[in-house]
Amino acid sequence: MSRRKRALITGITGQDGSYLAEFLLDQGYEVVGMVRRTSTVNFDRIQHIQDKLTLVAGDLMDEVSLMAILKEHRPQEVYNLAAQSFVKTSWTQPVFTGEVTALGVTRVLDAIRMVDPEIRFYQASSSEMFGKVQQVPQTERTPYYPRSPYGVAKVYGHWITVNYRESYDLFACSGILFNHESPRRGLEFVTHKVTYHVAKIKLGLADRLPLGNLEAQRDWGYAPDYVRAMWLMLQEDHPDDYVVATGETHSVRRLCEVAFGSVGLNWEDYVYVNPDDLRPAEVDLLVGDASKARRELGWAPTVTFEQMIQMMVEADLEALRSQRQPMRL
Ligand code: NAP
Ligand code: F7E
Repeated sequence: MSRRKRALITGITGQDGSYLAEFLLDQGYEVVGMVRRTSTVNFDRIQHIQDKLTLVAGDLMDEVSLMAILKEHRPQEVYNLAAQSFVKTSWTQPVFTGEVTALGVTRVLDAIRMVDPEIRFYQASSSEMFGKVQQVPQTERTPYYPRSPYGVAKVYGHWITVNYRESYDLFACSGILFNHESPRRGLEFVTHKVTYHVAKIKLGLADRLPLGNLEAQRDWGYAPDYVRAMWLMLQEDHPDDYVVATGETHSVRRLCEVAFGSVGLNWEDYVYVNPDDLRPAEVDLLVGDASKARRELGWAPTVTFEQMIQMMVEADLEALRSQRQPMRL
C-alpha cells in the first residue's frame, strides 16, 4: 500500500480546486478530484496536471456518489470546495444554491462520519457570511448577517461543519476566506470581468465596460496564497476555524483605476453603470483580520492587490494576443 497521503478535492475544476491540486501534488500527495458529469468536458484549469490526478465522477447533490468515492479511494483529507459560488446567481437559483452550497456540506460530512470518521475535513466558508457587517474588520468572532441566498447557504455550511465537529468529534475545519482572485478566476466575477475588458479595450477588441455598484469594497487576495492556508489548517493538532484575508480593502472603482492604469488608460473613458449588474441586496464593505491565521498557522499573503491585478491583465492580454480563450470564457 502506498505511503503517500491521499486527498480528495470536491470542486477540482474550479479556480481554488486547480491551485489546491497543484499545491498538494507538490507536497507529494495523491490527489483525487471529484468532477460532475457534464455533456462537454470543462477541465481547462486542470488540463496541465490531469495525468497526475485521479478524477472520479460524483456530485454534491448525490450522497451515494460521495459514500462510494470515500469507500473506494480512502482519502485522509477531504477539501470541500464545490459550490454554486456566484453570488448574483444565488438570487435566480436560490433553491439550487441551498441544495449544493448548504446541504451539500452535510452530505459530505455525513459520508465521512459513516465511512471513515478519521478523515480530516476542510469546508470552504466565505466572508459573504458577514454580509451587512456587524464589525470592522471581521474576525472569527464577528456575528454573521448574510445578504444573499449564497451567503445564507454558506452560513449553514459553516455551522453544520462546527456541529459535526462538536457532535461526532470529526476533525472538521472551516476557512472563512475573503475574496481571492487569479488569472483562473471565472469571468463573471468582477476582477476578471474588469481585467479581461481592459485587455480587450487595449487591443481594440472592445470599447465599453458595463459594471454594477462601483462603491462596493472588498478584501481581495491571491488564490494560490489562500489554498496554502486550507492545507495548513488540516495539519494542525486540533480542528478550528480561521479567517483568511489580506487586511486591506479596495472599491470596485479603485479596481478599475488600477486595471486600466496598468495599460495606460483612464477607466472613466470606458466604464458605465449598467442597472442589470446591480444586486437586490449588496455587501458594501468587507475587510478581514487574519491575525489568528498568522499567529497559529504562520500564514501570510505574498502578493499585493496591485501585483495581482497587473498579473491578471497581463494574462488576459497574452491569451487574447495568442487567440486563446482566457480561462472559463
Ligand atoms: P468556482 O471556481 O466557482 O468552482 C466551483 C467548483 O464547484 C467547480 O469545480 C464546480 O464544478 C463545482 N461544483 C459546483 N456544483 C457542484 C456540484 N453540485 N457537485 C460537485 N461539484 C460542483 O469556485 P472557487 O472560486 O474555486 O471557490 C471554491 C470554494 O470556495 C467555493 O465553495 C466557494 O463558494 C468558496 N469561496 C470562494 C471564494 C473566492 O473568492 N474564490 C471566497 C470564499 C469562499 P464545474 O466546473 O462542473 O462547474
Ligand atoms: O463581486 C460588485 C458586486 O461577483 C464583488 C465569490 O467568490 O467572493 C465572491 O463573491 C463586488 C460585489 O464577488 C459588478 O456587486 C460591481 O459587491 O466579484 P464578485 P462576490 O460577490 O464578492 C466571496 C467571498 C465568495 O465567497 C463568492 O463565492 O463587485 N460588482 N459590478 C460587480 N460584480 C460582478 N460580478 N459583476 C459586475 O459587473
